[in-house]
Amino acid sequence: MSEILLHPPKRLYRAARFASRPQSHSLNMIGFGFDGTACFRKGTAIAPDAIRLVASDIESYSPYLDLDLEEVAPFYDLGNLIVQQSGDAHQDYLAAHARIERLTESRDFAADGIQFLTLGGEHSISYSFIAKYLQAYPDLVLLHLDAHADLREEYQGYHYSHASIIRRCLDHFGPGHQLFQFGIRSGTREEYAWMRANKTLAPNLDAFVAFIDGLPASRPIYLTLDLDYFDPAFMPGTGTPEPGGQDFFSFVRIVQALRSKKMVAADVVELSPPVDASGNSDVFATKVVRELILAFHREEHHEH
Ligand SMILES: [Mn+2]
Repeated sequence: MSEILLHPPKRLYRAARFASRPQSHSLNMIGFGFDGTACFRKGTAIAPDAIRLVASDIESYSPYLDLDLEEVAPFYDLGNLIVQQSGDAHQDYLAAHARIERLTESRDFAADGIQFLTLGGEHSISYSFIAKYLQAYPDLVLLHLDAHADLREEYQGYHYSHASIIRRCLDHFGPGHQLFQFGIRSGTREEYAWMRANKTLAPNLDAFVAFIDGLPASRPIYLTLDLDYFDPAFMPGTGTPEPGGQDFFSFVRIVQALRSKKMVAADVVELSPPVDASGNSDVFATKVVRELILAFHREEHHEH
């Protein structure tokens, strides 16, 4: 392959090793800084590098999981997917999606145990990997943490808008797939009617954690985390902040539940560093990413 798909990281994520191709039986971090369809406040394109920068300066140890990034299995930082900003968001999106396809072509995510942690970028970037993992795992559970339902058919003319990302993923759902959501507090009447009819929205944190606890240890899980899930009092650096959100400890409970489960992939999207000039949101997001990396490290004694 001669085409260049990725920019190597200028600064490796803390404790990660560099790899230019996805590594089997490993966690692969990739930056996907696309923010072409963001409508309100842009800036997510630089989030992957902002997170790498902060990661060097925060503790690598999580007291919540009693794990250290330096001690878990090797994971890889592939750098950032090349993303154009031509002004035509739809074309730029399709071009980036095609690069993901070429980066992963002829790879069997399930058989090769290829785990991805994607750093956005706006939420539309999740589609490329979620679609691939739905294809690889016919029994995939998609966990969706977000302030917004993201179930619109399209938004402002964009089929692949960040406001319709979950709807696009549902196009790929088979009978064995399942969607479960928490944190949603904004959407249209139609989106809420759909979530009620399909019972996809957890009414509270306890119900969401109980759902994870009840999953078989062999059931593959993809977690898509839009950082506006958190209250803007804690995490103001997102494009579409929404009051009434969750706190960091809710996320700690979720990763503690996920640790004994089979995480196959995740993404963290919508950090917009320029929106929060204090830099606190970058730090908050990086702590969230640390917990998520550690959650991939499975507690083997919980296997059965
Ligand atoms: Mn959102």
